[in-house]
Amino acid sequence: MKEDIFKKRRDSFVKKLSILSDGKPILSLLNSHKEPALGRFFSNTNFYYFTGLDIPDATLILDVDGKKNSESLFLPPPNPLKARWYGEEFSSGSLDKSGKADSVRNKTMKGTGFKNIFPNYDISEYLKRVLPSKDSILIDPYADEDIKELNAKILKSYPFLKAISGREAISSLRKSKDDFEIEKIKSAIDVAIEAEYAIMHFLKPDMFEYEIEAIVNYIFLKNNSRESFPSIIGSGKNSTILHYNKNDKKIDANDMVVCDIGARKDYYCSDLTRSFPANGVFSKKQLKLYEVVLEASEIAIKNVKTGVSIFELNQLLKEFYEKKGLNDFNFHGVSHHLGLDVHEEGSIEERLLENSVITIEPGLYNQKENIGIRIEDDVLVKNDGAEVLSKDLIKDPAQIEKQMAKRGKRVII
Ligand SMILES: [Mn+2]
Repeated sequence: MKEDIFKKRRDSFVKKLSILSDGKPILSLLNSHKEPALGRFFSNTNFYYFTGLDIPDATLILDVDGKKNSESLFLPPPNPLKARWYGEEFSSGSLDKSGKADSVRNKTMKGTGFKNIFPNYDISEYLKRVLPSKDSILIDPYADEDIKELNAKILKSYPFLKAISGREAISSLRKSKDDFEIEKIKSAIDVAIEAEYAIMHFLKPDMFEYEIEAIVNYIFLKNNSRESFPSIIGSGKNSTILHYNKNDKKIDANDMVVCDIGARKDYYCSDLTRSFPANGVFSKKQLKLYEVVLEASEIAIKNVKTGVSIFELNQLLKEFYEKKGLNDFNFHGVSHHLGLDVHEEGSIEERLLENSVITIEPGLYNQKENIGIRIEDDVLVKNDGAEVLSKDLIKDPAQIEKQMAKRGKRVII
């Protein structure tokens, strides 16, 4: 059952919390974030990781006291008016006259896998009851302003409490993906792959970069996904600007077009880049640079395995580019972690854990010639190497030219 996966993650987190607090009582409070006034709600990914819930104003409290640990979920009480505007979602329900959970709470218990459900207005009473016996509280690095204020208030009222950052503890769990997450990430990757193929099908000189972005967004939405970051469609000069996303230039026939895109599906992200010649055929200069980046991509992927650090991969490519006399065109690191966030927490020095998902994205940027090339894949780190999750997306230049030669007429899709 899906709820069991989240329960298992919470249990691992409780173990981490015990270690973090030296076995002394600690309280962790993670909130899903407030509902935006207008716009789409998006859950705090730390909260989501441990609950799988995207409910605004929901709070998970883990009370780890060394003997009896408990987990409680605080939710907004039922709100029929809000349900009319935004639809039904899980709410706290209440207790009936005999002190038993009413039908709303029962439904929430069943759907969320939590036994202890309370209404949000009970949080302060709850905290008053449990905080005096605690030694420390965990601070969620992703907490929004309201929760930051609450944490500050708690620390002021209970000055004996230690504030422990949750950054390391949570990210160390999030970095190593379970099977459920790997499948989710694969789905998000498949959507981005479909979009890259759509680009190869429609890209033509004289189109505007935003037209390519529109195609990407169409493919994302039609797959019930949205972009995990603003798509980078950089042609010509813009192909050498790393985080260019204005996407408003007309694409010239001789441009390289860097297409760095990512889908978010069911909260999980993909992040893929391919670089295409606008007219479907690489020029000599473009091809020369492309082949170096392609070789860099292969070298990096070959060297990925548990225990290696991203720093080491960067060094390896630096040496490779230096040998080619091209390190001046090397502007950025080769990798970052991927998951619920498109850039997950993690330092480049630390050793990769088994089942981490990282990007491999070498790039070279010749600003004089306006040729930028980046090739980005998403890979799963295993003990004996890397599994390329985006292997179905071609990157060989001959294959790309062959694919682009089959380009369709420019039609509205
Ligand atoms: Mn990336």
